[in-house]
Amino acid sequence: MPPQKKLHNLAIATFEVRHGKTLADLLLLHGAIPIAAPALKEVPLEKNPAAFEFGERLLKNEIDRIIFLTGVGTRALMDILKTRHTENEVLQALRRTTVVPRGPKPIRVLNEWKVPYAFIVPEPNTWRELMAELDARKDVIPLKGRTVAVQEYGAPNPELTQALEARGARVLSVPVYRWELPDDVTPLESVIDRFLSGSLHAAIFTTSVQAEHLFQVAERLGVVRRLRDALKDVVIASVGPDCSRTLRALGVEVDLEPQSPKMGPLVQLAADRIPAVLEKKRNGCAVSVREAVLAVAANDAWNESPFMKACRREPVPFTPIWLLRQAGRYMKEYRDIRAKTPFIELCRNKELVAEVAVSAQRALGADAAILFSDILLLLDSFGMGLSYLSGDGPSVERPIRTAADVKNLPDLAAEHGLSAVLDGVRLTRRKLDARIPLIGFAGAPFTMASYMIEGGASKDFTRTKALMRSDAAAWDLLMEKIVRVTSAYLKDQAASGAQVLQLFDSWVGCLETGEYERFVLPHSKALIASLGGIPVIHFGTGTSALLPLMARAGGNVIGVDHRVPILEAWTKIGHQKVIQGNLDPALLCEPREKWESAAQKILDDIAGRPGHIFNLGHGVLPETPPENAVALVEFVHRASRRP
Ligand code: 1CP
Repeated sequence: MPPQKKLHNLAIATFEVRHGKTLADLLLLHGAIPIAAPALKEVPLEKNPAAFEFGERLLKNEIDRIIFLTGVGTRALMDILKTRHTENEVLQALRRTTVVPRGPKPIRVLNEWKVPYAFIVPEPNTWRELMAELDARKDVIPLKGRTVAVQEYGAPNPELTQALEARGARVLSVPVYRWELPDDVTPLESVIDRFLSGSLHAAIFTTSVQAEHLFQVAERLGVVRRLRDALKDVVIASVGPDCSRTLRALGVEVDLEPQSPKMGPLVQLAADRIPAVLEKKRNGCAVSVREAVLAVAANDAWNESPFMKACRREPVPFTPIWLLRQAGRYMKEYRDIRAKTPFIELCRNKELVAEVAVSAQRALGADAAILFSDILLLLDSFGMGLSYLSGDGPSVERPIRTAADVKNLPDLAAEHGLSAVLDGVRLTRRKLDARIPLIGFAGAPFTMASYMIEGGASKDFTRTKALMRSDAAAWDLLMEKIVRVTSAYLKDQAASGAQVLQLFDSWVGCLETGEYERFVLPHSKALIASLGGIPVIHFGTGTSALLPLMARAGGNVIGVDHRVPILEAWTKIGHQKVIQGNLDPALLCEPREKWESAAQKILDDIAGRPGHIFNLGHGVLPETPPENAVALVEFVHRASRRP
C-alpha cells in the first residue's frame, strides 16, 4: 500500500550526499518537496602516514584493540593498507586483534571479511554506547596500558579519545578521509536563503557534519544568527543523538529524533510528526518575509549604520550619503570591465556585479552600496527582447502597442527569471563591509510600462500616454502584471541580502497630478504595500508637483531631484517621511567651489533635522571626474558632522 501523503507540499531541506537520492525518493513518496543541498564531500587522504604506521604496527601485533567507526571507513582503510601489504596479511592480523565495530555497517564489512568482532554496540550506536560496553567488559577487554587504534571518519572525535585515555589506553588515531565543504556551495547558500525567507518547512540532518557545514556556509555569508532564528520556525529532524548534540551546540533545537538512528525510521518519524510539530511551532501562521527580515534586523551591524538610522529618522553622527549610479561609466575600473563584457552579461555575472558594486562603495566611502543591475532586465523575463546598443541606450525588440499586446503579455507572477541577479545580491552582501547596507532595486510600474511601450528611452512618452489615456482597462492590466512580478522580485532581493529597496520611477514626472493619481498611484501603492516592512526609497525625477501623491503611494524615504528646493520638497512630502537628495549631478562636473557651495546650501537648509540622506538629484553623469564624487562624499561627512 502506498504511504499516505502526510507531507503534502511541505518543502524539506536535506543535506545527505551518499544516500541523497534514496532520502529524496522516500520524502517524495510522502508527498514532500525535497530540497537537496549536499553538504560535504569526502576527500581521501593522499598522504596518510598515520594509516601506514597503523598497518606496520598491526602486522607486528602491536595493536591490541581496533575500533571501526564506519563501514565506508573500514573499507577505505583496507584500500589504503593494500597499497603496502596484501589483503590476506591485513585480514590475518585483524583476526589476531580485538575488533570493536561501532554499528551495523562496519559489522557488515567484517562479516564479509570473516573477521570476528568482540560485541555488538546497542543502538543508537554512538561512541557513548560503545564506551559503556567496553566498561562493562573491562575484565575481558582491558584498556589500561593497551594500544587502541580508532578508525576516524572525517573529523577526529576528541571525546572518544579522551574517554579511552582516561581508562589508561594509548590511542592511535587512524584517519581515513576528511570531510570538506562541497566544491559547489550554491545549493547550501540557496537553502540558507530559503530558511531566511521562511519558505522551507523542515530540515532533515543525517550526520553531524551536515549541520556543521551548513553553519560554516552561514558564517561565510554573515548570517549565523539569522539562520538560527529562522530555524526556530522550521521542524528539525535529526538522525541520532550525536547529530542532535551537534545541532544543539550550534544553537538549533531538535524536534524529532528516531529511536533507531537510521534513515528509514527517521523519514517515517518525519512523515508522522512534521505536520503537527510545524503547526505548533508556527502557531498556525507562516512566517512572512517581512517578519523574517525585521526579526533579524536587530542583530546585524548594518542596522546601526547612519544610513539605516536616517531611514528611521533617528539622530545620526553625520549625514549619510550615497550617489545614484555610483557604480558606472564615470569610473575607469567600470569602463575597463565593460570593455571586455557586454552590459547584460555583466549584470548576470555575480562576481563582476559584486566587484563593481563593492568597489564603487569603497572608492567613494559611501554610506550604502547599491546592487549593480538594471531595471530593464525584467523586460527580458517578459520575453520582450532587450538589448543595449552602444551609445543609443536600451532597445526592446517587441514593444507593447495595443490592448491585445497587453493581454498576451505573460503574467509572470513570482517567476521573474532573475535568479542570476539574486546570486549577485548574495555575493555583494557577502563581500560588502557588514556595517554598510545594501540597496536592492527595481523600476516602478510607470517607468517600466514606459520602456515596454516606447521600446526604449523616450523624451515625451507619447505612446505611453496614448495607451494610458485611451484604454484604462489595458493600462491597469499592464500595471498589475508589472506589479505582481516586481513585488516577488523585490522580496527575493530582500531575502537574498538587500536591506533597503529603491523603486525607480525615473520618468513619472512627465505626468500631470490627476493622471498620476488615477493611473499610477494605486499601482505603486499596491506594490509598496506588498513589500511589508522592508524600508523602501521611492524615487522619481521632475516630480515637484507629484511629491504629495508619491508620498501617499508609499515609501519610508522619498527621493527627490534637483529641480525642487529640498525644504519645499520636504514640506510637500510631509516631515514624517525621510527625504533623499538632491544635488544637481551636472555640478559635479564643475570646479569644487560650485558643487561645494550647493552641497553646503542643502545641508544648511536641512539644518541637522533627522531623516535626510544626501544624494544627487539623478545619476552621476558619465563625464564626472571621479575625484569630485569622492570629494563630495568626504565633504558631506565633514560638513555635517554633529558635535
Ligand atoms: O553602457 C553601460 O555600461 C551601461 C550603462 C548603464 C549602467 C551603468 C545602464 C544602462 N544601467 C546601468 C546600471 C544601473 N541602472 C544601476 C546600478 C548602478 C548604480 O546606480 O550604481 C541602476 C540603479 C540602474 C537603474 C536604471 N536603469 C534606471 C533608473 C535610474 C535612473 O537613472 O533614473 C533607468 C531609467 C535605467 C534604464 C537604463 N539603463 C541603462 C540605460 C542606458 C538606460 C536608459 C536611460 C534612458 O532611458 O535614458
